[in-house]
Amino acid sequence: MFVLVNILKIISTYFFISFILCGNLISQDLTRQEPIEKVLIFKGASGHSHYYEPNELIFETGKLYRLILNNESDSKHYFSSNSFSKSVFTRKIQINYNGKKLAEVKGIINEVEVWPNHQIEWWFVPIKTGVFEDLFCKVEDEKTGLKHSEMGMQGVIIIN
Ligand SMILES: [Cu+2]
Repeated sequence: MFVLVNILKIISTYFFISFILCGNLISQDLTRQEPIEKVLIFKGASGHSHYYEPNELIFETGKLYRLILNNESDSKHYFSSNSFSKSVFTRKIQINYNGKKLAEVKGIINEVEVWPNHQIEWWFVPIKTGVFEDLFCKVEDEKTGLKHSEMGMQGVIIIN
């Protein structure tokens, strides 16, 4: 009886360890994690102001993010940061229309442009830490002739 209990203990320990190891092996593909959702809204009105809300984004290396870029303004906008695009691994850009998935774009992405009342999702894993102050929108305001960045559309991205 005593021997049988010991054998059972050994077998259950073996299964427990294999289970843990399998779990670790599966989680090694960093692009297949459950994504952390972040939302950035493009706001403002032509001739008045343009801005990102929030204008500071914080990420951590090694985690999968689903950054939703939502344009709730009357102009098209860029989300452009060279240092950011060089510091992440992009899994995909997902384009949504009326709440439905329209397309997925894969490969290296440097910047994105989103039209009024539209939304895209940038799925990525940060791989390099830093404080990047070069997030801006290069679009020119139709009424003032100034760049949106000069009217407030600038931001900071921090990767820890
Ligand atoms: Cu803009």
